[in-house]
Amino acid sequence: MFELPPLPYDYDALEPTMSAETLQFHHDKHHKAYVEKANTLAQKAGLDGRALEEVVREAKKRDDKKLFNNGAQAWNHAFFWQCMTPDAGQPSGALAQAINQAFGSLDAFKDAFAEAGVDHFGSGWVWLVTSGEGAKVITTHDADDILVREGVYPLLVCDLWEHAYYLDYQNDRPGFLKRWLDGVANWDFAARQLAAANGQGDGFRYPAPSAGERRPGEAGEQPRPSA
Ligand code: MN3
Repeated sequence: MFELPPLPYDYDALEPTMSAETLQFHHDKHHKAYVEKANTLAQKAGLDGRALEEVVREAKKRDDKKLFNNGAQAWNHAFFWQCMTPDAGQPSGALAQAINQAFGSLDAFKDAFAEAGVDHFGSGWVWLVTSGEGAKVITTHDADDILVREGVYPLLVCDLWEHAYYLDYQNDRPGFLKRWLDGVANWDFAARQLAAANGQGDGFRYPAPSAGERRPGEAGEQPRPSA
């Protein structure tokens, strides 16, 4: 069984960029529902006890859309919480270098990220990723995620579903993205993801499921990413 991972900060920690009310609904209602449905569907599919990353990839392979959508949304949201912090600084080191190489400057990256998010029609996600071609911005529709993209490794994501910003910004997605990038984007997390993509340290993994065959001490163990 997958657990709903707790937020890595208090509900009001991201104010005024993101209100406590938004985080409460988003985490306690939306994310929780995806995790619960993923659990039910993974069990039906005979995949309970497997890591969420494996479940999502297997669901894609089997064309099990319900399991894929709910599993991917469970994963994307857990990743998204890590992509925000009340202590947002500035990118530095290898991350700053990768951003400058790909976009020219941090401001140019922010413009590209916000523009891709604004141009994305309907629900989905806007990502900063790294691949063989360096850093780039991509968007994915609905629940679709990076786990099923070969050779692409996620550094940062922002949720473009209206439930992510409607309470705070109504229909102002451009305003939300600008405030998000300037106010709460977690560059330290993105830097750790970039290091993991380059074989240094651990990248993000969804907390391992608690299943009958696992001993309690193993529940939190995270295998190293292969990227
Ligand atoms: Mn969401």
